[in-house]
Amino acid sequence: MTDQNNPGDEPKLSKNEIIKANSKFLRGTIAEGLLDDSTGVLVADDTQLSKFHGIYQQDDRDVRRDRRKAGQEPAYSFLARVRVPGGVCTPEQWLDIDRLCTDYANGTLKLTTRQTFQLHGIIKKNLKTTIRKINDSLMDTLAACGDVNRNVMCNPNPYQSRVHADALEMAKSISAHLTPATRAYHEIWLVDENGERENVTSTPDPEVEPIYGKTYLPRKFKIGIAVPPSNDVDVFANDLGFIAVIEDDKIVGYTITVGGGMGMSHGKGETYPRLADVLGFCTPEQVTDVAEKIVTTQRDYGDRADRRHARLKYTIEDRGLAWFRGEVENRLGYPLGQARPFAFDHNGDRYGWVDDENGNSHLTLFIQNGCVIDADDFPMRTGLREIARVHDGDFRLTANQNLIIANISVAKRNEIKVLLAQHKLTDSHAHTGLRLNSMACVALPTCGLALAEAQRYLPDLITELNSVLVELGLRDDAITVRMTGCPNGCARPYIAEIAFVGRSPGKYNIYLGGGFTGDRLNKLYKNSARQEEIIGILRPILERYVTERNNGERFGDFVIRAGYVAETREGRAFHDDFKED
Ligand code: SRM
Ligand code: SF4
Repeated sequence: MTDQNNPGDEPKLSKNEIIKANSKFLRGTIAEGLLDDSTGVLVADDTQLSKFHGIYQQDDRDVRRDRRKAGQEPAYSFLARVRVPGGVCTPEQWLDIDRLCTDYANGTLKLTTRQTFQLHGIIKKNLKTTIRKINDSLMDTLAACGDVNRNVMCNPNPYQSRVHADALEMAKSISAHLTPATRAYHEIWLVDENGERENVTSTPDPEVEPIYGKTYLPRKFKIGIAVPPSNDVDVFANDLGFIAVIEDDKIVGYTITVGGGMGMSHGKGETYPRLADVLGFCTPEQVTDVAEKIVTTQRDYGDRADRRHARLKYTIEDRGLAWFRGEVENRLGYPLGQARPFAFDHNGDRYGWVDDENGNSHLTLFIQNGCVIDADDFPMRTGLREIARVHDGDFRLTANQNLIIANISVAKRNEIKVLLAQHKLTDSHAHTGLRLNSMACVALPTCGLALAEAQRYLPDLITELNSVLVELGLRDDAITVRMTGCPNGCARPYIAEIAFVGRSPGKYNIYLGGGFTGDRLNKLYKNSARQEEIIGILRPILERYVTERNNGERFGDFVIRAGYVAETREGRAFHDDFKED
């Protein structure tokens, strides 16, 4: 075991480890940088630390080249990711976030693949006010990014309100337990105009991070709670997953999964997406303890030299699941229980109205790629704002970038229905099965890592594919399709039945054969296909699917049976059977 408080023991530590170690528990010089109005950026080391505060420095890539030619610095701004455990927020919080998007960001409100809000385009001088106002709304951005536990996902289940309440409470407990203890966030962001610190009584010196230590985790860490039969949180893509075991409409415990993750790099076979392994079972009372001990095991054994190899999935691959279980049980002081069986039947969302056992109604809306925007012919953002003004229940962000208007009381149901109709939201899910099961990451113009378009291109590609699907009679067939602008996997592409992963502008790797329930990886079918080739590549496969599929056979299962790609469940087999160009 390495001493995580003494990173100097480790040979060849990655640069980020040094930055964290010297950061004074995530302070760095962020506070000073915010006061420097001679530049729109933070200094480089602080841009790494700001991630732990939920903030990414970016620049508008659409204008990068022109500005460079004109001798101007890039159009810098910041992205703020708001932590929303389990994705549940009140109508008041929705209204606050909506207002902040207009007042301080670029007017786009993004629902992410991990049930959070993102605000893009915040300029440096507005950053502090924005973060303070998010906190005023009883939300925060702390640990939304960075080498710590991120937003804890939870199935937003509109079907069983009691089960949802249990699962949500658990997501909140885990989130609270694993939130960094540093007061840096409060000191930097929650200082009012008079320099008075709000919610900050004292800063212990020396400060301690009881769970993380001063160098935090080797890499990001993600947790999701799934409630079968829905695997909408893609539990197997998380570092740590809890699958609810339900008896008599109550959660009696959780099957634990570990070592999932999507990220990889093109051309680097040693990096790969991986589905989580089943580790064991624990009771609800044990969950936060189990989460803590798994986190500290990864803290102490994760790779701090190579950030491409630093996720829990590689720790488990390298050391083995049996070793990992033993280490976690040693720390717990008790053995984990025997994993319980579970069965999932989908990883997407179920749209439309549903009534629960308390007589409340829930409406799941399709929000294309999580982009809450007003278009000339579809005033979605305005409509949701008007609904939030009258709604007396809550909103639930789904892990598929969609939105549930939840707990609509009988008294409000008609009023909300009128607003839905006025803003063309009634038929939000009147789309093909392909579109309804699609996701794309942000990519251009804000993501600094994007190699190709994603959320700005996938809707058009689906429109093109739709004409083929309609012609073939596949209009209503649910097929999961996901697109990312680079191989990092932010829309969890490697478990989609069809995935497009950006290689370079206008070119995508096409992967086929992911499991409809999120339980199987897909595999590379076409390397670096040009946009204009995509329909021609997929059409013959869809034609065969229509004529040759077995009764009820999913597209992802068919492409394996038909021999287009090999079945892939193990991450280390992901790159088998094909050669990179
Ligand atoms: Fe992600 C980095 C956006 C979910 C794997 N992700 C990024 C950054 C911050 C780019 C950067 O580092 O400069 C992207 C910001 C783009 C922008 O302008 O908004 C970004 N990731 C997103 C979001 C917003 C995609 C979306 O359209 O919804 C999702 C925000 C989730 C949240 O609210 O917390 C998002 N990212 C994911 C997921 C899906 C998930 O967690 O279920 C993954 C794959 C799962 C996983 O972590 O293995 C994911 N993002 C990555 C990676 C690759 C990590 C790896 O292990 O290799 C990076 C790059 C990195 O960390 O170096 C990354
Ligand atoms: Fe950016 Fe790549 Fe993530 Fe898409 S997958 S948001 S392009 S890092």
